[in-house]
Amino acid sequence: MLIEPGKLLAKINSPEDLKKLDQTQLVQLCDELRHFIIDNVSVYGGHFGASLGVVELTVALHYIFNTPKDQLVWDVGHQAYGHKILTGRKDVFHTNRMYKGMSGFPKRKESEYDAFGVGHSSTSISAALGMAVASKYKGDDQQQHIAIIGDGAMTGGLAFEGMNHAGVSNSNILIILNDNCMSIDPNVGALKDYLTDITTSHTYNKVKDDVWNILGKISKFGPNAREVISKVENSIKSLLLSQSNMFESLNLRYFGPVDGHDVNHLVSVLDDLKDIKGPKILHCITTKGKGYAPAENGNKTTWHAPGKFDKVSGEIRKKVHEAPQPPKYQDVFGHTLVELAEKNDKITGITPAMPSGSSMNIMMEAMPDRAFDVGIAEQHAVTFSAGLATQGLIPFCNIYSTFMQRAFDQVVHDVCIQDLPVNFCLDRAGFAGADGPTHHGAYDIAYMRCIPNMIIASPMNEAELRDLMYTSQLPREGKAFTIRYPRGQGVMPEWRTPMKEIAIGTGRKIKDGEDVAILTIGHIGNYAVEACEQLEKEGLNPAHYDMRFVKPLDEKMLHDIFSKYKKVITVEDGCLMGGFGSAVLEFMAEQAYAAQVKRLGIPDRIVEHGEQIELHAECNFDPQGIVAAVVAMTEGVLTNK
Ligand SMILES: Cc1ncc(C[n+]2csc(CCOP(=O)(O)OP(=O)(O)O)c2C)c(N)n1
Repeated sequence: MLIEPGKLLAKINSPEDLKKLDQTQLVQLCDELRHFIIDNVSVYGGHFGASLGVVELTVALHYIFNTPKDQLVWDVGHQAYGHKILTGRKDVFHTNRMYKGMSGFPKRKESEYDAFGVGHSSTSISAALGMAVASKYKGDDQQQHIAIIGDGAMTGGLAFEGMNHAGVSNSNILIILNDNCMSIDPNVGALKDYLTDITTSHTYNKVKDDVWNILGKISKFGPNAREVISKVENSIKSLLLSQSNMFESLNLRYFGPVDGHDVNHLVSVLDDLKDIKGPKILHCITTKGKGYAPAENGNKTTWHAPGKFDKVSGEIRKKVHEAPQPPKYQDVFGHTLVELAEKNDKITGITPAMPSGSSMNIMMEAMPDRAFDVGIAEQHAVTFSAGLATQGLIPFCNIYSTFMQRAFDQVVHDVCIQDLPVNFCLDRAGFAGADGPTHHGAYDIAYMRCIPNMIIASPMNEAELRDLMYTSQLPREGKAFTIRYPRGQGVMPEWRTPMKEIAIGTGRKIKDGEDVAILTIGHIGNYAVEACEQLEKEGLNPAHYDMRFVKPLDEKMLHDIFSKYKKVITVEDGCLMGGFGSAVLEFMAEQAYAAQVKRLGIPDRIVEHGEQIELHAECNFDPQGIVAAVVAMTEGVLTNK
């Protein structure tokens, strides 16, 4: 079903076309753009509330700035749908996030208008500053560099590192703070309170409004503008002594707050700011889900990425199943953590801004003083957990595998070198699906495996996840314990199994076999079960082992395997380089076994977005891929039998 754009939007295939509109038409264009997003996302799914919140800002930016020469750097990028639609991707917008379709995030390979690839948060200021410094170096003082960053993303340390540098760079960078008081969940921390404070302070805003009135005239003064502004600013600064502005303190000129939904006002403000050199920040107040009542007035977390919905009733479409379904791994984590914490008062929970995504919200509601959302701050989450562990608490620090990449040094320096028993639960490990390469949890086995004092395990089902979590909260020597599990559902509708200890570094044999042994780690082992069933019908009978631990490996089991089988296949939903299969190969080499080993997993290239199963198939470790690997390895076996 192709969705027709409104009549103004239909004519816009690039920002050039947008600039041909009269400013009086922009309100209508915003309306059409908003409806195009609503119509498409309701049918095809995707991120939602954030893009609706920046419709006016997006139109105003492309109307005023000379993109793609002027560079728009979107932070996180989940709010850039309007930008994509206005920059030549309207006709492929219905393929958003689909296999081989348009990416859900800005991507340099996809368009020259996507100045910087993104998906992880808080990168925009540093990237835009790099671009601004480069143009200065090249002698171009006309090019504009604009970072658009949300109040959630602003909680990330990297954003502060960028501002700290920007403030002394004398570069031509404009930071637009898109403040909607929301991260995915409600934003947290002292910065949020500060932003609310400067947004609502009457004295502050009166003075700022006066500046704006003056600025409206100043821009016509041309070259003298700078001098006049600094005079105005100095007088204002003294007025504001009692309430100094954090951004001004960092040497960024602060403008705003402005209504981010008044497109005409935004146009004139941006037009003025274009002529003001140096680092500056414009504080825009917006509403997530603006213009679509269920999202604007309903649960904003749900409408961050609601899936498909009925746009008339606002009802989110849920698949209806006859039989009870297995839960999502994240929910097993959330409920099990509370169950364990009820019995063990040392347990605490930590999430960097993903309470609903990780289901840490279950503990946050049940035990608010023992579970912490620390903002988009993975590095802090890890070191904060380390601090808790020094005092004998048992932190369960839950971070998506992909976001844990941010905190590698903290894991090494603050946890493992100091022998601290922190538990890491890595959600979304393996292919993340439609979010694509920025979000695939591809590397955690490899980057965790090389750190001493680290235990790494992965459950094949819900019961194993519970057992591993139970095991990880028992007293142990000072080692960190990583449990990785994928996005989505497990396999056990009846999942509230009694919990028991699993001896660290032990796997389990799923089935004996002949000729070939399949060694799997984690949930992907269920594909091997399916593959074995299929192979049995074809007269092949591989053995299957759920190894459960990547580190320490079950060496006893591996000795048995390599003594018995000369053909081994390893399967992992993770990168091949340095991953689980590599660990098995290292064992084989060190123990001087000789076997033919085929490793299945994520190859050494960037794998794009798509459904998880589509990506597993592309990389040949779906059930069919495992079948094919066994058949290829056992060629001749059937005819010889
Ligand atoms: C490093 C990192 N951690 C977590 C996330 C997950 N995440 C995606 S969007 C988002 C909230 C961003 O909030 P904000 O910047 O205010 O944008 P809004 O959605 O409110 O427009 C989070 C936490 C991420 N993308 N990157």
